[in-house]
Amino acid sequence: MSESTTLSIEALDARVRSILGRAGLNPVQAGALARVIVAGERDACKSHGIYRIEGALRTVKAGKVNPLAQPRLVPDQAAAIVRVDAQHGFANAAFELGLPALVERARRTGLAALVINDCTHFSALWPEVEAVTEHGLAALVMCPSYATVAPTGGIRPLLGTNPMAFGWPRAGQPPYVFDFATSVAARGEIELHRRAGKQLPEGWAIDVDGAPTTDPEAALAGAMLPFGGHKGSAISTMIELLAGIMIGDLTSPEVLDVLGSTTLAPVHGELILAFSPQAFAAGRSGDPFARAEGLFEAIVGQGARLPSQRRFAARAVSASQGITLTEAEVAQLDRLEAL
Ligand code: NDP
Ligand code: PYC
Repeated sequence: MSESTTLSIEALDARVRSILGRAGLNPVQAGALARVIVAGERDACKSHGIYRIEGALRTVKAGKVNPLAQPRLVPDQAAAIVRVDAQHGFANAAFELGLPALVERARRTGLAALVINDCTHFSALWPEVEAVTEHGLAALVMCPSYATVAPTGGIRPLLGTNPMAFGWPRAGQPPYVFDFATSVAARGEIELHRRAGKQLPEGWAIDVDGAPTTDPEAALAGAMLPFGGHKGSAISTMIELLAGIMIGDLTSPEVLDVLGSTTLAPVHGELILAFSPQAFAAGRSGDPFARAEGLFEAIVGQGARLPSQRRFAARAVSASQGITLTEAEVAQLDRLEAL
């Protein structure tokens, strides 16, 4: 049986931050990136945890991301828009810079958008959604990726795995949050299956000839499939339009042209929308937060679970017992520390 190691959240954060710092990231970039990578491990979201560090470092080495970037707020935007130029750094630092202005604007106007341009993005979106809900606002976040998903009816990669996440604040308990790729599964899941030597579930991918495959290698060479057939395909296309073309940034096929590879972290933009439920419900009957609780109770009352409950349960375990890493994961950290 293989050994495992348990680290406190703070200890893992220090190790990840140190690896990123030694790879040349400045403290703004390393700090923001370490926070989301460690949050992924803490919440048992392996597809966007420490396994992503190698890809981030490859992207730095390839000169496709600026490890010294200092994101900046772009002045003179339309009233509802906060725009951050990531200066070709990672999206996470740009988000942290833009968040206070987004919150202030959404509280004042009821609805505001944070646009991030020219960023490298490989993270889960729920950390950003949760950060907005902590201010009593609802959030909708989306971004393109790189062309790895065939549109329904097609056979060649064109759309990205294009994640979309939503959050609704709840008093005295974690927010309602969902966050998923618009492909059947995140590409990170396919890569984790490949590493573990496991076959994929049916319906995730097609090979280069367009035939269904459960072989992760063939899937990575071929194309992934959108979730929900034509419905996921259309939502993914919407994300290309809103969080690519509309914000003046790259679409997933353009990202692949620029990078020339899916082994590097994608470079594109991101769209974060924040809504004030009180402002939208003003003058109507009923408190929107109390009404939302009624809906959640009805869902749970049927025996269903709310999205993110698995994650919040994992978070509670990590907070009390630490984060458990496999022998292979610890070896990976050791190897990256020795670079
Ligand atoms: P999953 O399919 O693992 O999970 C999707 C969501 O559904 C989660 O919020 C999950 O909550 C919830 N969920 C799962 N099962 C149930 C259930 N039975 N009942 C209710 N809710 C449920 O996500 P994906 O593999 O599609 O995506 C994983 C991550 O990859 C996401 O965080 C996404 O942002 C990220 N990603 C990032 C990309 C990028 O370009 N930056 C590209 C693609 C994906 P819970 O976690 O509690 O199980
Ligand atoms: O898991 O699909 C994915 C992904 C792509 C970019 C970052 N994560």
